[in-house]
Amino acid sequence: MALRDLWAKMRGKEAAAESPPPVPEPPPPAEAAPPPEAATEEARPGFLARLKAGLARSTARLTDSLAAVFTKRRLDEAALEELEETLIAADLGVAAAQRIVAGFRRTRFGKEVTEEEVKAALAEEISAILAPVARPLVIEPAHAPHVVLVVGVNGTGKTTTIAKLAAQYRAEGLAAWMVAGDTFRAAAVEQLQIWGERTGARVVAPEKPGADAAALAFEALREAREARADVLLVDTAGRLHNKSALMEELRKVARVLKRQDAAAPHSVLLVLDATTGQNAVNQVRVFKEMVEVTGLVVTKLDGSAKGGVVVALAQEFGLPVHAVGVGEKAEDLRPFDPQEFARSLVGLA
Ligand SMILES: Nc1nc2c(ncn2[C@@H]2O[C@H](COP(=O)(O)OP(=O)(O)O)[C@@H](O)[C@H]2O)c(=O)[nH]1
Ligand SMILES: [Mg+2]
Repeated sequence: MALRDLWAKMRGKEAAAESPPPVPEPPPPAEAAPPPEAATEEARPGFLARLKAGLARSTARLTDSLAAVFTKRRLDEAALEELEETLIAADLGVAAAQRIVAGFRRTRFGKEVTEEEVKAALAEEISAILAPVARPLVIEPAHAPHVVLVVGVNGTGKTTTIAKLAAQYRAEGLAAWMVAGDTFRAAAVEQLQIWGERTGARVVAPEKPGADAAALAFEALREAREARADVLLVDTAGRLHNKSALMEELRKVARVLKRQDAAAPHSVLLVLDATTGQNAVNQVRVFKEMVEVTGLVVTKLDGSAKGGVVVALAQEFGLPVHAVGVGEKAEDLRPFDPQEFARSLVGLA
């Protein structure tokens, strides 16, 4: 099959799978604040199940094509080429696809392979790409507070991620504060206030909508230092349609924080929505120009058919993937486990 036809076929499949587009609208604040649940170890098997269920669409997209390519056949050049195309179509990106195929060519070329063998080998190759970036966000309470600036395009899950992190830190007994720095969005401010009430995390909110985000962050850090808080999570706006204004605002926030603590913000988390596929890759490029991104959080892996993009992100940027989101509850945000993710993505237990 000509490359173009194959692409068209895969895109057709994707278009069908993606309609209607899974873009969850931010619910009204009351609903946007499910009761946070303690992040206990018991939650772990549940998380894995949700990760698997969540990735089911990504998995189906990849494995349907794999099944078509590898039903007991010799791994020749044509098969490798089809494998590469399948991986690219599953959002793993060209560079990762080439790297994986190179691994197959080196170790398995000319051999007869079954679909199961291909899956197991794929999981290993993918896991090797992901392992270096799977690094949890380490909070240093000694910074008193460790300042985490959270950036990203509107709707990716910044505010929700902040609320989840605050709930988890509170459950660990840390004094976690949240700053409602997306001051134009009343819903974001309320969303944090509701989570704050439920978790006992302090919320620093603007006095009126549209208040200066940098001034708010500055004041929040002053108070948090006085109170010797452990973590200060700073929400920000994500209006990417006005890129220069957003860049100005984010840089100003970072600058005023430094006036009190030269090392702040200690972490700059970029939140990406897995349902946006390759867009997420572009967003990393754009935000890296604006601020010094130190790590990624990938949300909405539940229900995305484009979870493979995590592999593309790892290969292209090498930035730590601190956590992944598979739902809206506090426990649905978890450190990123490369092996778990790779095996789930290719449909292995
Ligand atoms: N299914 C799912 N929804 C999520 C996840 N993370 C965030 N959301 C939802 O995505 C929507 C936008 O999130 P929000 O935090 O307001 O995004 P923000 O504009 O970046 O602050 C909300 O409805 C969230 O509940 C996730 O991991 N899974
Ligand atoms: Mg928000």
